[in-house]
Amino acid sequence: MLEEKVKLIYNSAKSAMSAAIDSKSLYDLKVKFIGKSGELSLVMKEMGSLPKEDRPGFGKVVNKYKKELENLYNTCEESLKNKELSEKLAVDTLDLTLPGPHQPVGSVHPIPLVIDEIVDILARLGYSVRTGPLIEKDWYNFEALNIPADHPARDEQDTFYMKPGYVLRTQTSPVQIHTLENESLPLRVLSPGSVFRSDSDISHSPNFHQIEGLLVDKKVSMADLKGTINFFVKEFFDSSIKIRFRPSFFPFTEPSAEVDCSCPICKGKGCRMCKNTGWIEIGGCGLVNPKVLTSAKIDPDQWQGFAFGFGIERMAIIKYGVSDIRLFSDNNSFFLKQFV
Ligand code: 2NM
Repeated sequence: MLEEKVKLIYNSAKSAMSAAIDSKSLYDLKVKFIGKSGELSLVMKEMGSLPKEDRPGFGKVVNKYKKELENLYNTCEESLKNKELSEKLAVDTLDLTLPGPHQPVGSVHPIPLVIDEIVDILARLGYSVRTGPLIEKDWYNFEALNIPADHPARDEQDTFYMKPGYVLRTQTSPVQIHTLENESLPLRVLSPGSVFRSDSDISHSPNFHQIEGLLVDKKVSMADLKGTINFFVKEFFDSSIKIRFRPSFFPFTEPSAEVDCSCPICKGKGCRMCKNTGWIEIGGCGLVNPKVLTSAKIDPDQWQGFAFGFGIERMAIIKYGVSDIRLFSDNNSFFLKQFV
């Protein structure tokens, strides 16, 4: 009786497993028939109703069927898994000739680009780069540069004041004071970098960039300075560009001059860029004020110097015809991608 029941379970398990169409339903059948609480296990529990002497024989029979079903499961599982794998491979084809995901390539920002261009030119005249902190002591940003406490550049309107005695540097010249204090003479240094002034309108940004140059040697003249700037401007823009010095005043240089170059856009004929004057202001310069040398503990009777400063944004606007200073900080990739 019980053995017939087992035989029936075995037969239906065998035909169901053989007919299983995928490994998932095959597995469900395994659980249903030969699992821990499957049909065969349930029959085993009914063994108590058999006479004692029949029980071992019955147990053997059940185990034999169970073993056979396990073997059948393994064979069916392998062939179903193989079938499923080849079906998956037929659909999930990998085309190695397809282009890979787009990897956007960056470009050099025009500000560091122009800084590099200027540094490369002046490096050929023996200059090397020095950098320094953006937050400076009042002494290095103003006092040592002969900018006294009542000077208009000190005005709250122009300077970002930090904790007492400290400011965001308004020019990169403090770097040159540090250099004069720490290095031996003679020297030729450039200090490119970010500077801060509290004004903001269509042509002024509260954060912009400068490069300043400083040469200190035994005997230095305005002619040396003019020759240097003339060489630099011709290399940076075009060999046809002329320069002129206009007398000016800076607390840190004496004498001082503003530097103009003939307009690289219209070649001096007059245009919007040069406001029809044929000339564009590009920076300032002069012979280092002896008071500045003294502040840096250098004897002005033994040493002389010249210094110059250019606005990076302004140089980039003129050289590359940029229409608006805000483009440098907009992070517009269509603008930025135009540079190298
Ligand atoms: C300028 C114009 C003129 C300048 C002066 C110094 C220092 F530290 F030697 F005194 N560095 N840079 C200087 C002189 C900067 O920028 C328009």
